[in-house]
Amino acid sequence: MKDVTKLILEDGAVQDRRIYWDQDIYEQELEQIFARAWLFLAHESQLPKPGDFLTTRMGEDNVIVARQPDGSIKAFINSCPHRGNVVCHADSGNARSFTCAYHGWAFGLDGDLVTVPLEHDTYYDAIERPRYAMHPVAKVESYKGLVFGTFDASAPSLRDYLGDMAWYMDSFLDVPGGVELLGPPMKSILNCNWKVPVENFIADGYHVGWAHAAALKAIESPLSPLAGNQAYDVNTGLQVATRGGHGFGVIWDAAAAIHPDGALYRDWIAQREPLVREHLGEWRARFYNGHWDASIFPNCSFLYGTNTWKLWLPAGPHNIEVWTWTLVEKDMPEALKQMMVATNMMTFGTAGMLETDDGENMEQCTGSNRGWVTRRGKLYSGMGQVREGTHPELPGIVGKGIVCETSNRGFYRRWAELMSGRSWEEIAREPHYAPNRQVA
Ligand code: UNU
Ligand code: FES
Ligand code: FE
Repeated sequence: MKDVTKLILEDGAVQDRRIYWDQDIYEQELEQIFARAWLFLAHESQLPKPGDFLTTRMGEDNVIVARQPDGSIKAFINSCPHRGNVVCHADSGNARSFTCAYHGWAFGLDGDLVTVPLEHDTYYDAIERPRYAMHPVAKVESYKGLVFGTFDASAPSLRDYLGDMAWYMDSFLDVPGGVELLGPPMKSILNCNWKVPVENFIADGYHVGWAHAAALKAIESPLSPLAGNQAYDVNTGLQVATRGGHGFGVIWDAAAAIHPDGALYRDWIAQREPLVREHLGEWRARFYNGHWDASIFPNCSFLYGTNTWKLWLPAGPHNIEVWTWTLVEKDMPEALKQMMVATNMMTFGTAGMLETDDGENMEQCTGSNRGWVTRRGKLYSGMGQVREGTHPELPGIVGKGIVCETSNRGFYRRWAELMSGRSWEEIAREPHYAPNRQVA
């Protein structure tokens, strides 16, 4: 295993470029991160009934996620234990069983092997069926409707894994009726390393006025003045790195700000905000009406407000698949939900204006490291490091203003911890990054 301590320096502010390019580092990520961490699978609303299933990926492993007759959700690897064929080719559906197209082995909704053609005459009834169940995902748990899975039975509970990020996300998850993800997801491919979009969403308020200048002008909305950094109030909001590598940045009073005609959404927020304040307090009410850019470690990102929800599925060190849903509150009126979907498609859908701005930069940021000498250089995300600290009322490490790289550094500190191969317990016992400074 590679010693990764030299790849991430200065408390996460300096990254070795090889982490975006080298195949051996990527393989170590599949082993130490994607085979251990909790990975986003679905929202429960996608699997309302017993037999409902969808297929997705955990790292590069194909999995089936299925609602069981008892209402629980299970997941298992979508590869036949006989000769390895992919068993389920559908994106989603409802099934009583999954039958392999090659020799006809059939598996129950829980992945158990239930039918073996010609079993008596060919295996002489000597096949031990329990040994040939589809490989289970070790743990599947939900947090307020968001379903995650991990291949590591020794991983902490999902609630512990999300840690303080759950406290922040409650601002919009813990509303009456809850949330749902509208799909099916838009799917596209990008020739970039999976960490590049994760860091863009977790921390990059810096690029918004610059890289998206033309798009923000074209989309006439309250965000238009940001174009070209003409009127970008970099001190609005804050940025948070939570323990565990999750984080976000927020622009205050801006949840609806990217929508060209946001009146319907602003009315909705105005009507719901008092409920959030009563239920969760003043801070979370502010977060509820903020626009967030965020990532959940390792590869799930979202922009609350816009309202896009993303999965960056790794496909080798230089490639990803992008899956994009629209996050809405279940109780929103249908017209508002449709507006959310339309804005998401226009901004961060496959052909979305901001998605294409970002995609170009993400591919170039990755591809430049093809250069053997280039690859031996470093990258720098030290913005705001001298100002971040603890906060009297907010958990995690807080950076000042939306244009800041506090959460980017938190992501890379976590990346280095897991990549070291130490156990969850060892990592938890170690002293954490803790700047001796308070931020108001
Ligand atoms: O591109 C983004 N991450 C972004 C766009 C963030 C906030 C508003 C608009
Ligand atoms: Fe930031 Fe070039 S200015 S990548
Ligand atoms: Fe962007």
